[in-house]
Amino acid sequence: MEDLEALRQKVLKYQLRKAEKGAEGYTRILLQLFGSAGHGKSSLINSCKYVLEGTKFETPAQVASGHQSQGGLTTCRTTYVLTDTITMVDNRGFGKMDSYETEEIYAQLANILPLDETVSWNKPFADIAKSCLMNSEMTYTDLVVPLYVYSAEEGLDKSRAEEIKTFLTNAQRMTGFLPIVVITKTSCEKVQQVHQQFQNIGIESIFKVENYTPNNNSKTLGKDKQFLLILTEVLSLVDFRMEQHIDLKVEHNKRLQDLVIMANDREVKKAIEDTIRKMEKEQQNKKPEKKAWCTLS
Ligand SMILES: Nc1nc2c(ncn2[C@@H]2O[C@H](COP(=O)(O)OP(=O)(O)OP(=O)(O)O)[C@@H](O)[C@H]2O)c(=O)[nH]1
Ligand SMILES: [Mg+2]
Repeated sequence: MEDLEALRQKVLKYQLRKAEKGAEGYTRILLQLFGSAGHGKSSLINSCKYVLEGTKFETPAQVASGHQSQGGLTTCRTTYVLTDTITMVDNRGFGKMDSYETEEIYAQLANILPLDETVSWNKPFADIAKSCLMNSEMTYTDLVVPLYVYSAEEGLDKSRAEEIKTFLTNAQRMTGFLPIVVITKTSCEKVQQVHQQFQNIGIESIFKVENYTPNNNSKTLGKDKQFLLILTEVLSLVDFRMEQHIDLKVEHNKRLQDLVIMANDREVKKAIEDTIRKMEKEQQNKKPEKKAWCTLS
């Protein structure tokens, strides 16, 4: 128990040291959650608050009732203050996880999008570029730590894991942190396979949890400890990063450049794909004429 209380106090009392370079240094840790719809992001926030704050289970972050939810309940990037220093940020879950959705996450992680607003998955390149320009000075004092939530029930094969690797590598480019992975819904056989795949793609901080939910919130020592260990891992990563003496402004601006390049690449790729599709359609439309000519000859 003492062990558990020590972890709790460590999280509650943690304060950011002033960075040596950059204007004011970091003032807040934003623990930004992301992942597919229904994988347990909101439940993870509720679980962390439950463990840190008190005895009564509540659902400040709205969670679908019943276990079979397909997700899609959360549409806003809502902030939940956990301590004086740490704020958790909920997210809209991916549907297709296509380049528009992933690009939105990169923009969130680069901290150029306003918090507590509805998440749109269809931002055109011009909007991303505009946000970069407008926010180049404002938001580099938040330290954004990326946390990817993945349900074990989904399973994970090698080719999907490789796609996720590319995505998480870009998330690292946007934040300077290799994302933490939290595997949820772990009472199923696929959990070991999923864990192994995340290890194979190089993720260092992987946690397996059963969230506290409206249907299942009896406290256990093991569960409480898991959530506290996730939060203390966040603090260890932050401490490590603060030791690097990073120039906040330079780093923020570099991220914005990367973001614009990625958004532009996506638009170019889409334009090429659209052109190819159009040409293929035109070819197909020409085919019957050719066939008629062949039959005649
Ligand atoms: N068994 C089990 N159920 C979970 C766990 N985490 C979440 N759930 C259930 O899964 C469903 C979706 O959980 P949410 O926390 O709402 O997931 P989300 O990622 O926020 O989903 P959306 O915001 O709706 O896209 C709910 O019915 C939860 O009760 C878990 O670790 N174990
Ligand atoms: Mg949610």
